[in-house]
Amino acid sequence: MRVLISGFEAFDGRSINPTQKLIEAIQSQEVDHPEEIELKGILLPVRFLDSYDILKKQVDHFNPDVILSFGLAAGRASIELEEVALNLINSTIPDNDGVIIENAPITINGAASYASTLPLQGIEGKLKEHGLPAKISNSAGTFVCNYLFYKMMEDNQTTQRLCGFIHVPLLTEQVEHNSPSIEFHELKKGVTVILNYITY
Ligand code: PCA
Repeated sequence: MRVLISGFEAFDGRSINPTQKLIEAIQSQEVDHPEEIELKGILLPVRFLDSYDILKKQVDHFNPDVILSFGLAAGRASIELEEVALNLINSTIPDNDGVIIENAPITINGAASYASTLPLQGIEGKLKEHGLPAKISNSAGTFVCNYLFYKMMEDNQTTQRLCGFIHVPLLTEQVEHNSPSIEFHELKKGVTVILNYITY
């Protein structure tokens, strides 16, 4: 089974994106996973312009059975399994190219939304069983993460792939203004738990 995991570079003036650290850990084989999984990690720029094209190239090349896309959502307290991608961009901050897009559809005349094809309830239950904070979220926001999620789901309507988006909290080491946070080892463990669950 081939699993592609994506994460994002830092954005919005921060020096760290927990999901970038996650990709680096995957690339240096520091994330445990079942032997039967061929795992590939890919780091994406926080840009409307080409983040999805870069992911898509990897998908075409690697032909994964599963795509797990990760992004940071500062202020959230749990590993949040996104349920739905909306056909909407409404930036409140610039992307890493300085681009702000307000109130625009991602795909003109596209579906209003697409649902994740990951087994969200099962994953949530497993993460909690392992003592990790987890919940199902009904909003991936209206920025680059939701954009990537929507484009990914749009392109996977005719495949059997499991794919979806997961938002993570800030890391404890970068915490601002008493924001909720997670330890990096917990994030890595969360990924291992998810990989074990989906191969089971
Ligand atoms: N989080 C942002 C974009 C990149 C990231 O990690 C978001 O939630 O849209």
